[in-house]
Amino acid sequence: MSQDLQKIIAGRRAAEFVQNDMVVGIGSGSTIAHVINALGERVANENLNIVGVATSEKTRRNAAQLGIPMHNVDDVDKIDLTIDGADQIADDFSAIKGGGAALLWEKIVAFNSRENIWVVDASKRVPKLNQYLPVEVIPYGSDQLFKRFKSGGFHPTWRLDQNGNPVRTDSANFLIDLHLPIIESPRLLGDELIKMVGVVEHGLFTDVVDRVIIGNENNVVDILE
Ligand code: DER
Repeated sequence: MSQDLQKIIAGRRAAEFVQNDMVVGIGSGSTIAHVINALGERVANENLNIVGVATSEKTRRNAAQLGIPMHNVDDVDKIDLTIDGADQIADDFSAIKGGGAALLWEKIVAFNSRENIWVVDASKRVPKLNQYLPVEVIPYGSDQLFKRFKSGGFHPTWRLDQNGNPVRTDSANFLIDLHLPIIESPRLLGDELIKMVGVVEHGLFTDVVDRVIIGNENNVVDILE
C-alpha cells in the first residue's frame, strides 16, 4: 500500500474520533490534509457541528474553505481534541515535529488540548528518534545561535525555501534544523535546547499524545499510549 494511501486511511480513521460540538485542534501537513477533507465532508453531509483551531495559516485556510468554522486558540475556552501529524514517533511515544514549519503553533494547540491524537503512515514509526530536529528561533541573534549550535556539535542547517531564503514561520521566526545521531533522551535534549537564548521552541514533543493512529500495509492500527 503506498505511503499516501496509508495517510488517507489513517486520516479518515482519525476524523471518526471527532464528535458533535467539539472544539478540534487541527494539525498541519499532508496527512492532516486527509483529516481536514474527511471533516469537511462530515460538516457538509452530516451537519457535524464543530469549531476548528488551526496550527498553521495553511490549515486555517484549507479547513475554512471546506466549511469548517475556525477560531483562534485564544477565542475558545479549551480544545477538546487535537489531531496532528508527526515526522517521527518513537516507541516511547515521543515525537519529532516541525517538518511542516508549524511546530510552535502545533505545540501551543497540543498543550491546550484535553486529548491529542497523532496520525501517521507506517514510515514515521521508529524505535528511537533519529531524523533532523527543527528548532524555531528568533531572527535577531540567530546567526550567533547558529554558531553556538555548530560549536556544540548539533550540525545545524538553515531551513531555506526554494529560492534559498530562510523560511519564515507563521510567527515570522526562522527555523534551524539540527542533525543529530539517535536521540536517546528527548526530554533531556528538549530541556537543554529550550534554555538557549533565542530558541522559541523545538520540535521534540514528549508527554503529549494519547492515541496514535497508523496507516500500515494491512489497515489502520489504533495504538493507545
Ligand atoms: O510539522 C509537522 O509536525 C507536521 O505534522 C508534518 O511534518 C507531518 O508530516 P506529513 O506531511 O507526512 O503528515
